[in-house]
Amino acid sequence: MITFITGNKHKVIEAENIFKLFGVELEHINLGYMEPQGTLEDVAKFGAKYACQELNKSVIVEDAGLFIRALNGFPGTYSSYVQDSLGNQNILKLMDGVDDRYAEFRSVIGYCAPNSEPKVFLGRIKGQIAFEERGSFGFAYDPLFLVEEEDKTFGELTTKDKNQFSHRRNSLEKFINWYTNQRDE
Ligand code: ITT
Ligand code: NA
Repeated sequence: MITFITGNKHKVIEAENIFKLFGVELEHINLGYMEPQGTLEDVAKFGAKYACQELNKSVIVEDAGLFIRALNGFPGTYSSYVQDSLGNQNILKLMDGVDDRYAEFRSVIGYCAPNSEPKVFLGRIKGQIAFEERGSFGFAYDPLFLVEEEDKTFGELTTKDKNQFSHRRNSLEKFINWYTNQRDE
């Protein structure tokens, strides 16, 4: 059993579905932790260690973000704040007339077990910033994020479809593979 610490209910739904694919049990706790300034990895390590010490059990946390190349990686580690303050329409304005639409979502899972150092697992997915919001599935930047192979935004994909290849699927799959192997050793 793994405990996922997050305050984001959309992450919980996606993670529950991904864990089910691998037959690993997941519980969810909304603990809340301070996020230091730094990379996704710094935040994930800090959060995992903090929550593990608070609860005295093995936990995962996730720090994620959308990195837009033409905006030098913005909103990146500020994604949560920028989503709440600017929102998708203002991101589209920043991208007005910009030809380079390349963007990627990154997800870093931080794992920590009692009395050990945290480990991190990075997942990514490449895409494009759409010219308008499309679809109403998912959350936050999903309607903006175009997956070229599908010709659909994350907002047009069901959770099940998004979970086939999302940044969160990739980071969680890396974690689950590592976790189930080290348990068997
Ligand atoms: P927790 O820290 O409590 O887990 P959070 O929403 O604050 O929840 P992050 O700190 O990782 O999560 O912030 C990442 C932000 O990036 C998130 O709030 C969204 O705005 C955005 N984001 C991350 N993954 C996303 C996804 O799959 N689809 C759309 N937006 C996403
Ligand atoms: Na957060």
